[in-house]
Amino acid sequence: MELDFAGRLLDMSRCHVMGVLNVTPDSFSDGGRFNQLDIAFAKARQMVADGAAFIDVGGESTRPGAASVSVQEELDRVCPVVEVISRELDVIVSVDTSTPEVMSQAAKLGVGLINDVRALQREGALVAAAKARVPVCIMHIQGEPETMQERPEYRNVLREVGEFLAGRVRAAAQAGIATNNIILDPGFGFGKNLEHNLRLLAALEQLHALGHPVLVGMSRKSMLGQITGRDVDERLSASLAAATISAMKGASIIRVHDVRETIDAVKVATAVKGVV
Ligand code: 7PM
Repeated sequence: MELDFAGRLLDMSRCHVMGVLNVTPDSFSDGGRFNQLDIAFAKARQMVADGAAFIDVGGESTRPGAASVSVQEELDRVCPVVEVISRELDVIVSVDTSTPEVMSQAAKLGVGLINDVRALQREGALVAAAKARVPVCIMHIQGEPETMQERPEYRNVLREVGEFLAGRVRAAAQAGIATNNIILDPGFGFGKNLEHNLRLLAALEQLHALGHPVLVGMSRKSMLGQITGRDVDERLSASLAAATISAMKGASIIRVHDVRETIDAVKVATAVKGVV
């Protein structure tokens, strides 16, 4: 039940919070790279103080229609942030990337988890992740980020997500990634409509049947906007409800923007689970 994230051990039978740290240019209003590094580090430090076990550093916007980023640009954005957080803070650094070069560089800089929303499907990603010798999160996605929300379609979303993830686990194992180093994620909002997302959340326990820790990310996502009618900046309460449900259903890691608030929600769920 314990996983080794580059020397930091964490019990996956309990629920932990991962703070989102975007280092895309649209996440900063102005300033050069040094200023941006300062801002990113300050945000990370605050999330650690608030109780985050992971900081997920991402330099490529996966928003539908977002401009793609060159490998060099992604490296330039992500590496300095990974390096300074690994060196200065008591936290597991995760890298949100599909780019093999970024996986390899980040591993040298102390990253403890590779988080790939494309499930290591890019050329060279399986090999790079295997060489990094850290746990990997494999997420389900239907289609490509640019077009995935155009017309998501499933015959049985639960079964198809499960089969996709099982197939990627097999591919990862063949590439030399230890199966006990694989975390699975149903990929809320990645090629799914509201009904698909709700079916996956309602049946989250079943994802455990595949025998891996589960990570979920629903923080501020449009599925919560569809349910509540609220804009992205007004979705904290809905995000906390989604986090609480996930924790009750056995998620090991919850990826969120609002760490401090989510920690309290997870504490309540963990306390309830502790008595049964
Ligand atoms: C645009 C679209 C901006 C989507 C940001 C996003 C997940 C993730 C993301 C997730 C894992 C967001 C997403 N979501 N990694 N990275 N699971 N493992 O809303 O659900 O944060 S990016």
